[in-house]
Formats: sequence, structure tokens, C-alpha cells
Amino acid sequence: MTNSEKIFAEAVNYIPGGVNSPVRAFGSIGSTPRMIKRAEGSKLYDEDGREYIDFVCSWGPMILGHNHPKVREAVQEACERGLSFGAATKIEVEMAKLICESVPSIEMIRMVNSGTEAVMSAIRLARGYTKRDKIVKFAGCYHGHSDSLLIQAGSGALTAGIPDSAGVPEGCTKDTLSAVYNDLSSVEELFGQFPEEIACVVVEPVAANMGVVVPKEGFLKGLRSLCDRYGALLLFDEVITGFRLCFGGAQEYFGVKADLAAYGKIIGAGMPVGAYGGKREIMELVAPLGPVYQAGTLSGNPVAMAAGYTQLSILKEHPEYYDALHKKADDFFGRMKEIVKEAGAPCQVNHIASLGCLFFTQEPVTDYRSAKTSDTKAYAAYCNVMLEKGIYPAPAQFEAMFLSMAHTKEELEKTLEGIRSFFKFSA
Ligand code: KE4
Repeated sequence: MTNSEKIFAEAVNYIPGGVNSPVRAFGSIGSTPRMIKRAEGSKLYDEDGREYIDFVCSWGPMILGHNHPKVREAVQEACERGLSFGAATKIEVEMAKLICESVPSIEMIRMVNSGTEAVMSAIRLARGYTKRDKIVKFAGCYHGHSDSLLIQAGSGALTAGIPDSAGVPEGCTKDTLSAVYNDLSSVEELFGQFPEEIACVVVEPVAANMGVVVPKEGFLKGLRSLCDRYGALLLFDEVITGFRLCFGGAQEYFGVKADLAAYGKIIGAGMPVGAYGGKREIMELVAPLGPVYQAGTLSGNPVAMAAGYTQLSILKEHPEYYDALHKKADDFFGRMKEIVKEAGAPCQVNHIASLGCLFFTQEPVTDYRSAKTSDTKAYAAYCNVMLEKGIYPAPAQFEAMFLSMAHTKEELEKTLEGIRSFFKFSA
């Protein structure tokens, strides 16, 4: 038995499924999770000393690469001053200011501790502001595990085949309406049915929890105009896209302004951080200013702020990093498409900026239905072969591949070679 196998055998005795988040269990690829001991740059190292080129990047946060020296130093310095005070601090003001200055539509922002908490709070705020109860989400999109959003959810819920979770009372989901991603008519139909009852449309501006599905031309702009027409708020869930597609996130990348946006992942640089923000007139309803309650013992935690603020500051100071990252990613995913084509493999490659996905299906993937035509067994075979080659893709078909500033040309070359040989020997 490997050390990972030994540790995992013990883990399952104390933690449900042996993991603290379902997708880490490697269940859908039928193998034992690698117990990761440390990470550096683009690499993960497991408890057996094996090295992997990492395409999970902690599910998005590590855009600069793991264990960035400046982020580590900022965390270490913050720890010297104490871990948490339960009081206002200067660093959280600097963090809020940095985000408000970086995203035009964000005039005020509130820190929380996860993407789930960010989206959940933003929805409560949208309901409080509009005095409406219904929300529209998209099948296959994942916005964290709050009750009203576990309807046709993506990511681990889709991977585990439980997109509508047990334990969620009908009362929590009766106001959640499900639409089809990239299909404006499905949204228009819901607004037609409930013209004055929809508080917000919540959307991943790039859907990255059913694999990666890129918004069709005009889709996001169409959502913007439907929300304007019917007096609903547009909530961008930028937990993945925020500060990833570009420094201003999806709102800058696509030129579509949301009324509210949720953040996570990159803004914490690996520490537990989420945030939601938007127009001042909306955010001023949040307690203690207004009647929409939301709170958190560790929200704006000084150590987490030090990590996130440092990473965002580096990204702000180096816009050229995004250009280099996108060029690298365009080349990588472009060549992946060529490999798939040359192999005549029944696969699709979707990609945008530094996000991508290799789908094992003949069909172009543009929504939940087409994503679900993927052969998850074929994906599992691919993933296990790649792991043996020292390459660590997402251990589930319905997730994204994340590239970081730390991935080198040689590492991407090795990965493409691994994919090429997989298709050659599995033909
Ligand atoms: P967290 O509560 O996991 O910080 O964020 C929830 C969330 C919200 N919105 C989007 C668009 C997200 O992608 C996520 C979480 N992403 C998954 C990976 N697809 C987290 C990985 C996991 O669940 O272990």
C-alpha cells in the first residue's frame, strides 16, 4: 500500500468519504486520492514523494502558483501579529478599497469566508433589495451548497449524481427557477411567467462547474437587458472568473456590468475568503447599515486578508502576467484540440483565458444537457493514466482545468505529450 492509501484508509473512519469536500474523494475516477503533503509553483507533492503538474490549483485560487514567496511572507508577518481579533482592521479596509477600485460596478464589498457564503448572502441581499422571492439559476451551474441553490447544481453535486440534494426542504427551493445556460429564451419564459417576482438571475459568467462552458455571444448582455426590463438584479458568481479572466474579472472581460458580484478563491490566495459587492444603494441594505442581516466571526480575517491582498496587489502591478498566461493557455488548449482531432477521439476541448476542459463526448458542449453526454468512465481512464504520468487534472469530468502563471512551457509540453500517448494507446 502507498502512504496515500494507508492515510486514506484511516481517513474514511473519521471523515465522511475520507474528505472534507466530495470532489477530492476521486470517487468518479475510481481511484484513491493522492494525499498531498506540499505544493510549490505548478507542482503538487504527495505523501509518497510523487510529483505532479497541478491543473486543479486548489480549484482556482493559485493563479500565481502554489506557495508564492510574497504571499507566504505576508501570511507569516500577519501571523506574528495574531491570527484573529474579531475587530475592524486596516488590512480589510485596504482589501475592500483595492477590489472597489478594480471592478467598476463594485462600489462597496463585504468579506465572508467562502464562495458559498458570498453567493448565499448576495441572494439574500437581492431579495431584500427587490422585496421579491424568486431567483433564476442555470442547470449545471454551481454556486456553493446553500439550500436554495442545490437545484440541478454542478461541480461535486453533478459528479456525485446528486444535483438536487437530500435534506433540502421544498420550502427552500420552491422559489428557485432553473433555466438553460446559453439559452436566453428559457430565461425570458421564466420572466414571462413571473414578471414581478424574480429578485435576481444568478449566473456563472463562464460556467466552470459542468466542465467549462463559454457564454455564447450576446448571452450575458441578454441577461443584463432582461434583468433591466423586469426590474431584477443580475448577480455574477465570479468565484472562479473573478481576477482570473482578467484583473476586472468577467465584467471587464465581457463588458457586462452586474448589479452584484460574488468572489472567492483568487481573492483569498488559498486562504478561506469570499466576498460579495455591488452598487452602493444595494450594499447599504446590509447590516449594520440596513435590514439585510449577514455576519461572520472570521470574515475579513487579518491573516486571510494579508494573503488575498498580496496576491491581488501582485496581479494589479503586473497586468502583463495575464497576457502571458492567456497566450500560454491559448497555445496549450489549441494544441490539445489538435491532438484530439489527430487521434479522432470522441472529445471536445472548451477553453477561455486560463480555464479549459477536455470533455469525452462527440457533442459540442454548450449547456448542462450536452455536458452530461460526456463519458465519465472514459474521463476516469484518462485521468488515472495522467496521474500515473505525474500530471494532475481535475479528478472529475465536470470541473475545470486551471492554468497558473507558474506552469512552464516544458510542463505544458509534457502534459500534451501525456494526452497524446493516452489517445494513441487507448485507440
Ligand atoms: P466555496 O464555498 O467552495 O468556496 O465556493 C463555492 C462556489 C461558488 N461559485 C462557484 C462558481 C464555484 O466554482 C464554487 C466552488 N467551486 C468548486 C469547484 N468547482 C469548489 C471545489 C469543491 O467543492 O471542493
